[in-house]
Amino acid sequence: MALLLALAIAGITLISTYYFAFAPPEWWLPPFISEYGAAYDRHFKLTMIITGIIFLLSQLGLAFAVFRYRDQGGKAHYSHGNNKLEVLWSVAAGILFVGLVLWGQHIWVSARVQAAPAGALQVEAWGQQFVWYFRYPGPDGVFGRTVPELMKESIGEPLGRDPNDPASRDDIVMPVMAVPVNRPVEVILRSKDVIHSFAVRELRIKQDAVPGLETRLHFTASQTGRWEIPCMELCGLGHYQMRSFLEVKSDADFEQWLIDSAAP
Ligand SMILES: [Cu+2]
Repeated sequence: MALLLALAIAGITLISTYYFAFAPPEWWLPPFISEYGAAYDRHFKLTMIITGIIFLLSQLGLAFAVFRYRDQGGKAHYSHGNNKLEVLWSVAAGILFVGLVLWGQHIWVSARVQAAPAGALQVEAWGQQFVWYFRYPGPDGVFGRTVPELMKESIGEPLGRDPNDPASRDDIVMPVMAVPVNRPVEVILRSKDVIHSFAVRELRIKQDAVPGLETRLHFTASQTGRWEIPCMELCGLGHYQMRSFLEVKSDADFEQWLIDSAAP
């Protein structure tokens, strides 16, 4: 029985490790299209390798212990454990986790703490149960006031743009997010109700939208195309259907899109 259990543990460990090590590329993240992609993917791989080696050694160690210390008719004796060993592996695990975070924090800092490059296009991304809205400041480059009392989806005014604010009049609100290729974009995340999470896998970006906060991050998309923006925070019953799309366009196509979107 102990031999069977040990074999099962070792077998599951080796088979799952094999699939992680030799998985076809399409099982992993899709190719990246932002400046964070290369560093992000390197760090992701490093984390997988380190944790993979630890997983392999500890599971094989478990299989060995199950077999080596199986019931052979002897009398079991009480062991109090080993404090020194426990401290050692707790500290080692702590150093590893904190170390990996410190190692990778420059990616996080460059997208969030560092200011967006001058001239970046600003787009507000609003989360709402269960839809995304994107607001563009229009030709004046200024976001107008929004008033919660004026938020009314039935009349096509989900963000409550204030008609008394001149800066509001040219603001454009769209259900998809279009951006020009190779131009820095600053996303300002806001939420109308609960916590949502803005994520584009191809940008290697994921950030919560928290009610009451304006969270900023920036990116430059290097490729034209259309990619999914799912909500990555379980935000309620309709969470599964909360998604939009990022459309990266050429400069000319983007300008035309802005004109077309402003028309109505
Ligand atoms: Cu959501």
